[in-house]
Amino acid sequence: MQGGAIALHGVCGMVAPMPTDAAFAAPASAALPRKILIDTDPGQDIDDLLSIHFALLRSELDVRAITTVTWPARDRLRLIRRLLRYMGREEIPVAAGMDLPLRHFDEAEWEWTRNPRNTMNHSCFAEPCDPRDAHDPASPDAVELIIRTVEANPGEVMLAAIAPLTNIACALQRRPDIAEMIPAIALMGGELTLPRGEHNIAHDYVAADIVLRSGIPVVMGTWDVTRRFVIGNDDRARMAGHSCETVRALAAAIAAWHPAHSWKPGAVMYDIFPIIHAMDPTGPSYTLRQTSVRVDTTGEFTRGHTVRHGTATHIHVTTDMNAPAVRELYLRTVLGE
Ligand SMILES: [Ca+2]
Repeated sequence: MQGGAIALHGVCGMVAPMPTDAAFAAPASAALPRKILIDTDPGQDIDDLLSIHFALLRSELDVRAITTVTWPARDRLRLIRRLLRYMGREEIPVAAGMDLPLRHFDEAEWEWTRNPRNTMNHSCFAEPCDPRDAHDPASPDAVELIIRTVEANPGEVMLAAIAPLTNIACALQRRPDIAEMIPAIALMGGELTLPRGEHNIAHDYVAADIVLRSGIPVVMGTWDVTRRFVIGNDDRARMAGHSCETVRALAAAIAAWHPAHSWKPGAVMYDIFPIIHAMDPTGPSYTLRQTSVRVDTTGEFTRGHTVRHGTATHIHVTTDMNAPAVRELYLRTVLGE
């Protein structure tokens, strides 16, 4: 696999901003590319790799670091390293982080987590194993990498969180002063219209509570909105026949993942929300509304749910999305169509 060569081929390389596309044009005043750090949990659901691949193709974004969270964070990191090698982007710092949530984690959950069908169902993406994809014991852990990245670029790095918020909460606990250096956190998580706990919040509601109460501007892509863009079987077939090796490998990963999530119509692209929001925070792809949100950390039946509560003004949530426009942008970026 020669990732460096791939970046030279057509749509496998960086995609320039498209100023003629009013739906996604960045505001004229924005400093581009926008610096982001992506915190992710690939291996469980497929939209992490697909969304990060998309982010790395967009010239509006400068991905400064990628961190993994939730056991097995080091195995999850292998998927990221392999993606970066496919794309010739090994210069991006990466690190594995917190394996366990800040809340109590019981034995039944451990049993579920230890099943690779649940947590590493598309590990084939990083197979056969290569030592270049392994965790580097000399590298900082993810929490430290988050702190260093923010400190090196005060006020400039938006955090794109597409996983439980354990790493970010731990960074804020270890170094509370970095909160004022983080311009915003765009996260996939939470749900306010349907009575359900969304995974990224519910899996570590203690961490989510820390993040939402940090005072850092937060933009939440909620479950019922972000699920409206799906990469179906026809799209996957087009990816499988693409000229770019990375795109073909991602299609194979989707095929490996889907049996473990067979109730879904395809790759549900929840995680692309924070990426597109970082590309253009004022763009029309997602409709946002300022909402004071808290996480229920004590309820017997609703622990881990997000609820409207209080008078906080630093949180916005999605209320709608232009799914056809997001779909078009994704396919144009990834397939060149
Ligand atoms: Ca995720």
